[in-house]
Amino acid sequence: MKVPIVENVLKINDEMAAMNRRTLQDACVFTIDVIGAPGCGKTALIEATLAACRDDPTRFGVIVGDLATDRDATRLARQCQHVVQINTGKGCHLDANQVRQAVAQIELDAIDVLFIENVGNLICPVGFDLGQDVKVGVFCVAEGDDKAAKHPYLVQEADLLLLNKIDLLPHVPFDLEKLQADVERLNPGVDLLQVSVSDSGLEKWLPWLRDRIAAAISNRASIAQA
Ligand SMILES: Nc1nc2c(ncn2[C@@H]2O[C@H](COP(=O)(O)OP(=O)(O)OP(=O)(O)O)[C@@H](O)[C@H]2O)c(=O)[nH]1
Ligand SMILES: [Mg+2]
Ligand SMILES: [Zn+2]
Repeated sequence: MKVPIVENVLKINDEMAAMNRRTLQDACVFTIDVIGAPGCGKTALIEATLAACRDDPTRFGVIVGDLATDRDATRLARQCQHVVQINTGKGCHLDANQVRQAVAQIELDAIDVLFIENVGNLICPVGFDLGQDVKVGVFCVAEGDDKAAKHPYLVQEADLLLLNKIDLLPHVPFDLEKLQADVERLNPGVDLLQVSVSDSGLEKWLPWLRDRIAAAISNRASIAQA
């Protein structure tokens, strides 16, 4: 009886995710789960965001999931004091229990926004709630223009989609309109922002992020006052 076992795993994960969500919301921390294939630019996005927001009042923390190394955490620790690495071993996604343990190592009073860089994988990270406020899905031009159609669940679950490495468009065959049409069919109205993380091309992403952070902070402040 395999199906009940799988259901049970997800049920336990959902319960743990709900606890994470409460902990993070009580601490007024806005949490973003960043999901994308290996090498699409998740760490580069977070690094560039931290650098771009250096003079903002917002204080950031990062949890990084990786099978075997602490290389991403080391990169991010150059920009941010609150970085925790989760090594998943053979695990191909983060789960809520791992995030709970990582959150326990972060001084939540010292941050306003928590990025969670999920393990590079377009499939099962989508199904495991971590207690985040939003999911940001990252595709990149180098992966090919069929990835939205082939990974519909990420498109449907994402609050925002980024298409990274837009600087490579002149160099690789990639039908931008085809990807945009697939995204619109799967999740009508979701934003698909074109970015070029390693080329200072964050002008579409940063306003979205700053707006969402401001909304979350003012929303939580009014709940706290009520
Ligand atoms: N041309 C180009 N390269 C990029 C861009 N963003 C990231 N890269 C490069 O893509 C490679 C992978 O970037 P990472 O940020 O390590 O990717 P990741 O998604 O964190 O990868 P994993 O953690 O292994 O899943 C690096 O060599 C980056 O320099 C971009 O906008 N344009
Ligand atoms: Mg990475
Ligand atoms: Zn997995």
